[in-house]
Amino acid sequence: MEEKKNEHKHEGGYELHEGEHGLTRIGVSLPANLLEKFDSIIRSRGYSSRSEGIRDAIRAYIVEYEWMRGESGDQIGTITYIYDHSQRGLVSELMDIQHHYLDMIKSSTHIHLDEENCFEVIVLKGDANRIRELAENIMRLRGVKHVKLTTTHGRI
Ligand code: NI
Repeated sequence: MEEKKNEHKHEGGYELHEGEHGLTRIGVSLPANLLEKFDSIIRSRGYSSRSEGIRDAIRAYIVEYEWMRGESGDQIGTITYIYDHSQRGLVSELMDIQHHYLDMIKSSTHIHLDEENCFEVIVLKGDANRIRELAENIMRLRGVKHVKLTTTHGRI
């Protein structure tokens, strides 16, 4: 397992990062196949426990979200997502959302992945807050399995 900086051992032997304190036990319900995949990843990455893997996954989720919130002004970007096209009403909801943001959407590509899954990339140019809003509107739809937002700007 790679060595991590800014970590110390909690009394109970848990690894906490700087600024973290106390531990709260939570119960989470997950689809069995999702947990199997997660366990397989944390095994191959050498995590000492499932809890440690979950803590790191949550930290990565928070970092990505905070990074997204920090972007502002005119941006160019992409939103990619995978969804189950047989989910009732989903295709039409996705279309409604995209038409609501048509001033920002420069192109989109749709790939049929398999019997149930579709993959889409939307290329955008516009205000960072509205790009983020669009990504969040897609994320919260039932049947959307994975959403990735990337943004950059021409001011480099
Ligand atoms: Ni498709």
